[in-house]
Amino acid sequence: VIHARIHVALFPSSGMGHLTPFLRFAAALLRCHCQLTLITTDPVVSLAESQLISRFLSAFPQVTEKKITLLPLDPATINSADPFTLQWETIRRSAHLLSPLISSLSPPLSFIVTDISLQSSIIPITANLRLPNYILFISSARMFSLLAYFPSTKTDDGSFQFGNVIIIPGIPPIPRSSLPPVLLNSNSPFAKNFSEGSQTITKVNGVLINTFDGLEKQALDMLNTVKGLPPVFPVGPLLPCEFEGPESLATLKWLEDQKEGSVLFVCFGSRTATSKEQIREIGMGLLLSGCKFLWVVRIKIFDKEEEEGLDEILGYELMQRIKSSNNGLVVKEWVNQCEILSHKAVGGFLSHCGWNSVVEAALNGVPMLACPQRQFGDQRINLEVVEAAGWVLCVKSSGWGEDVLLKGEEIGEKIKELMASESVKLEAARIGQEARKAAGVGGSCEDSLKKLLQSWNK
Ligand code: BUP
Repeated sequence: VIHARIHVALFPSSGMGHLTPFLRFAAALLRCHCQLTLITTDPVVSLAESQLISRFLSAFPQVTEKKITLLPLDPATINSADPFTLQWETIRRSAHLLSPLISSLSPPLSFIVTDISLQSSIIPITANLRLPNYILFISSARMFSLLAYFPSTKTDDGSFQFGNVIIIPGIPPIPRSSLPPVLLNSNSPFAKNFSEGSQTITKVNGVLINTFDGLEKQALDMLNTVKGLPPVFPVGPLLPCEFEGPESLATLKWLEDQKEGSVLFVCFGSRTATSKEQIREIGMGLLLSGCKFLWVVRIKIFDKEEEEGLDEILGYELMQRIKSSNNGLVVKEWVNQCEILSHKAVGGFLSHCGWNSVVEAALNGVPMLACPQRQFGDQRINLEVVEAAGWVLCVKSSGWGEDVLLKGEEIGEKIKELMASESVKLEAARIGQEARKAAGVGGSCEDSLKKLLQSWNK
């Protein structure tokens, strides 16, 4: 169906976990022949982001880029050292620049799609311009359910009240221990932003979530029956695109030489900084497992700062043991994760459970071994989704990120268990089939997009 009269603006937030699904969604809109404006910021936080934006714009020269120059933020006015939290706040404080930008676009916009983390500043602007406004939610429907339910937990004094479990009718309860501690402190920037974001939900025209029935039917059914919530469109799994490259030639070459399903891929996302001590335990675990592995190591969340070599990060001795075991390839550069997950040699994925990683593993039917960190928003809640679907094992003592060191012995045992588990493999293959059905011709992804665009194709 041709939707050439529909002009959509996309305004992603910062972080690869946010930008990537927005650009995949942009590609889906372009396949429907929509006109597209991509709103970007100057500066962006990471090199990976600026490179991805450039590759997207070269692949789709028909897309108009509009840049807003961010006003400088005095870090002393916000209680966070996290570069992404600071960037979100900077964008929110510069959001008024959007108003003249949107008004100047020709043809006029049909609607705008933005990130939940920016909504509290964008809602007043779109309301004033009478511009329909949608959220592309970059985490799970389960996490969105928590967000939608959140305003009802607020007490008169502004704090949030939770029991040991949060009961949201229609989905399995969320244990308090799955929430990041920063959310329990109502004065933290994270909690403030989460709370503000949750209050914007009822004011938007719709919510697009990178998920599908095969993964989250219960949560999706629940969300679409709760009165007062905007319609929820499952647009996932959003498909990886060619512009995402660059191909990781050295890693692919290494994978080509490995047996089918024999390699564990290890990657903890773009925002998860890991201590050297923990990295060395993971290294020991990988060696103890005796399995083949491809490991992306990062110790900083900020890719511009990654200067240390692997010998320094892992320690010379561990690096030598890995080399002489002939079992593993360790890299610290950005790799094309989707390309790796789709390689036939990959039989398992040790992951932090960032939502994009979960959906990418689902799409490729890859069994997961989870190491979620509680301090980062959604990782434990995402793990609960994968656990319910039965294609994951978890490093159980996972108090990672809370000063608990995960021991190499435990990691090694779990890796062995995962790589040998026929039942997890079967469930992963089943999820893979469902994911491809949802993303294929006539699937739920296409259906959601059709429903979304039909109302604008007048
Ligand atoms: Br690292 C890395 N290559 O080397 P998540 C990540 N990715 O393609 P996160 C690569 O970045 P948030 C690499 O495929 C996924 O699309 C990966 O997103 C890709 O976790 C994305 O999994 C990472 O959601 O983001 O980065 O921690 O916490 O914001 O969800």
